Amino acid sequence: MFDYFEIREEIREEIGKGKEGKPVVALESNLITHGLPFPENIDTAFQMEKNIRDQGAVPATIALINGKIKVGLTHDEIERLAHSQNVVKASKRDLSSLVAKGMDAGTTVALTMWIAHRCQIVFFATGGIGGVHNSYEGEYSMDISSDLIELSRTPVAVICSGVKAILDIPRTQEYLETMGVPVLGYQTEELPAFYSQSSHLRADYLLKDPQEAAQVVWDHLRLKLGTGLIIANPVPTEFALSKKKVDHWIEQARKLAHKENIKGKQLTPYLLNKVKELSEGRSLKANIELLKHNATIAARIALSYHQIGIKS
Ligand code: PSU
Ligand code: MN
Repeated sequence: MFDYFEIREEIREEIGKGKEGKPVVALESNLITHGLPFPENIDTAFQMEKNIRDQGAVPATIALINGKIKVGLTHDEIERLAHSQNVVKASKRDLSSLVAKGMDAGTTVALTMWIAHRCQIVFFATGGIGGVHNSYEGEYSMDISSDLIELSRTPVAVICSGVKAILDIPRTQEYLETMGVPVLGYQTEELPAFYSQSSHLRADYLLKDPQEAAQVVWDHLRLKLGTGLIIANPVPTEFALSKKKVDHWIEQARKLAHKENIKGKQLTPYLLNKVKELSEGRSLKANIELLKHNATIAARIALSYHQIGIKS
């Protein structure tokens, strides 16, 4: 099994040390290949790693390189993914084919969670998870991100800013409830809406600080509930966009996607890019800042979790 994985030396050592080691925080690479434009993708990937290190944890950016599952990318590998035009977006169903063909790929939330769990990594920071796409003129596409399915069966804590705003947030929340995935607000009562601080929907519970967040994750895993957890941290106030404005840009982007018949795994990157254009870059700025902040908060929670482990 472990022939498929290449875990970077430093990460292997820290995981191997158990309680004595530093906590590891996973990061996805679909952000680098499909989520953000060049060169912001490189800068953000490096900055997220740096924020995790500044808190005293170790970042593990996850991707496929030449068909190997890499846990902990080098700077050169991050640059290689960021520069390449035709890297694949890989979710779990793509893994076997890409491994067999020896390809490079950016891993989505679903696949990154699964890889992190295989490597005993508990915390994972990203921007916004995938979810249920909106209907178009009352017609449902059945486009439901496999991120949701993975959250229902892989015990990893995903620190994000909620569900991406381009999605049907209420339906996504219903799905998560059905599948038994806790949706927790980090220092907020509400579920954040990615570029905006609130979706006007309530989170299940409020987590007041890293200690409380870590305790919930600890108990969730010890109870062997089997599902992942969403720890939703709102975009920092100074970069937050008004939900009304964002909804307007998204509506336009969705019309264009429909006209151009964009479907399947192309849809999310297409919508994010269109919203960036329509907002004249403001959505991109918010996206970058929430990613960096989520990396910091994930590392703080991972450190508190580690402290619980040491004391127990
Ligand atoms: N967070 C961001 N930008 C992104 C994503 C997350 O700030 O682009 C990516 C994640 O990799 C997530 C994917 O898994 O979007 C969802 O794609 P889909 O809707 O096709 O499942
Ligand atoms: Mn989809």
